[in-house]
Amino acid sequence: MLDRVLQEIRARHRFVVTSHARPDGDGIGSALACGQILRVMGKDATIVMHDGVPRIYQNLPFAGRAIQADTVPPNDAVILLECDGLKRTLLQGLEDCFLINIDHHVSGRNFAHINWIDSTVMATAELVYRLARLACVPVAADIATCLYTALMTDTGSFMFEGTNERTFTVARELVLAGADPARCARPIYFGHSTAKIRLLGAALSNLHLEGPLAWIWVTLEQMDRFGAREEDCEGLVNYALSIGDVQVAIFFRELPGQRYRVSLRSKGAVNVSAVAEHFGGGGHKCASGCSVEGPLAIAVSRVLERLRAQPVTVSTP
Ligand SMILES: [Mn+2]
Repeated sequence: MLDRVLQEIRARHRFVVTSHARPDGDGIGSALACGQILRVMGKDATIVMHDGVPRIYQNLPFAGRAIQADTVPPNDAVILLECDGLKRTLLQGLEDCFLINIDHHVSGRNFAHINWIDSTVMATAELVYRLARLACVPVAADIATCLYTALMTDTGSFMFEGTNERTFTVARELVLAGADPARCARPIYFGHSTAKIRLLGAALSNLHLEGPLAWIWVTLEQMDRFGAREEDCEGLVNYALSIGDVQVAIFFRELPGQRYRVSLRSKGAVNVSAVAEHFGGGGHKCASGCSVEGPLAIAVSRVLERLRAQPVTVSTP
């Protein structure tokens, strides 16, 4: 399939590269790297993100060239990274475009003209890296920095289930190519806003536990009080997951109109993507998301009900 992707890229000139709304490190890093790889190949590439580049990723190479828009500009093809459908991008005008889908989620779907889905890798960045290699595009330090950041964030700093020697082989090659691990980590792990840390305090004061399940939430009122933005909620769920006996952590963020955005994280024994898919969301086995109708007590009980019914896989070392 990689050959086919490259063949279709070679046959075209003007590209739009995008990822899902509220992009994470893999979505942003892979898109910025992919755009540059296309430019090195002599193509015209525009990165279009519905929500722009989140603050913590704004120092990545090429971030200044990403465009925030609601509609795709004219193009010969759109490359969608990390999306299981057109709706994830929140962009208009994709229906009439030639679409290339590159994804690594188990919930990946064949919605595009060309679909390259490989759920054996930890990040879409690994696929973009393979694309660069096959296209004989030299992976310079700036491309490596984007890809390393993507890989580092999608593996939870190389700690999530599924991280293996192949992940480190790619990481090693990216570091050899010029990615600086400490510099990549700094804005993401040591660059939090004060609002985010205050919001974390509020979320943790709402910590609830039931056996291996932990859940926390933040309200619109709290976000407002601390001047927190949507992206300040990123990663708060991991603090609940960090408790010793907890297998699954859930984060509920209040949305306007009595809905809740739900982030699910698992240490590996429970497949949380099945739960997110039940509510129309998606993701990986260990990290997924969806949104659920409120009020909060109802949203919590619906999600917990699905989780309690979820089979637990006990992995033996
Ligand atoms: Mn990813």
